[in-house]
Amino acid sequence: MPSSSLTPFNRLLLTGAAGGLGKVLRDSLQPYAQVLRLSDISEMAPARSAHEEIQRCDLADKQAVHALVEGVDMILHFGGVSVERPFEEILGANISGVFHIYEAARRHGVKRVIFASSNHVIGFYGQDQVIDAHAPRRPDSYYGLSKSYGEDMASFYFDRYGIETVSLRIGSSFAEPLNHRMLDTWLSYDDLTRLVERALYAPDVGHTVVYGVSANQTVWWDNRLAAHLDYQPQDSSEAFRAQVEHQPLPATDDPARRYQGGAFAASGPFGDH
Ligand code: NAI
Ligand code: 15L
Repeated sequence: MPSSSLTPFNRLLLTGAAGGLGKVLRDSLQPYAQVLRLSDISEMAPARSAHEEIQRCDLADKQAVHALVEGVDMILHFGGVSVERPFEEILGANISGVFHIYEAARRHGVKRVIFASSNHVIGFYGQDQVIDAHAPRRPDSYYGLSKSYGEDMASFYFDRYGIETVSLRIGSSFAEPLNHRMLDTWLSYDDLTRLVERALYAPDVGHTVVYGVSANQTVWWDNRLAAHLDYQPQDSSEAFRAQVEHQPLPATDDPARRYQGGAFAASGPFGDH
């Protein structure tokens, strides 16, 4: 899939490498780097060649993150808590963790971060609305709030230190769409790789926010403000419509059908701790 004219980077860091998308990117990013440094708090499969480095790291551990980032050209930051949880469980990985990543990037001269943000930063918009990256954020969860904070961190580190970021507001990136909502939010694994390729190679991105979604028949997100990335999705959820439509359609007042963030918009409260 990579264009033959693209020069591989010397060393790229991928956090969250043990996760669902991390495993996909571990394979699909191989052509883009001489060495891929793979990191997660969880165990990962051993290095398969001299082109892979494995470094376990808790994103909440500042010194460990600083050691992790040394010597890399760019960071693909996919690690962290990826679903709604009580705030205290999100704090270390997603709030402290994103600060540690940017501060380490500054100290070690890293020029660009690709940040796995989420549709849950705008999850309280209705499924009948179409928004672009300038729409005020409406986080639907503590998780969404942590991603919103990550986008602010990205903005600050560009304005203050010139470190570029592409914030990927990923919809639903799974092997196939799992429910009615995902017919609109689905991002295929191949389109994820296409998007990451453009985020790595597009010049002068500043802090760009782009919605990570395939070329589905209906979408809620307008990517014209990220046109300079030249992301061209090739896949569509239509191929899965028949199998998804076998599922009962949620009621019109069900958050799964009402809000862009779906069920995340109805999560919590988590009670007293
Ligand atoms: P995942 O939960 O499978 O992977 C996340 C990885 O982060 C896990 O392997 C986990 O061990 C690691 N992690 C958690 N806490 C950590 C810590 N303290 N230190 C180091 N690593 C830690 O999630 P998935 O689906 O692979 O998503 C990857 C990224 O993309 C996440 O940041 C998620 O929020 C974001 N995203 C994913 C979407 C999707 O549809 N898959 C949609 C929107 C955003
Ligand atoms: C996300 O941000 C989550 O990481 C993922 O597990 C899905 O829930 C996705 O959003 C979604 O909205 O479908």
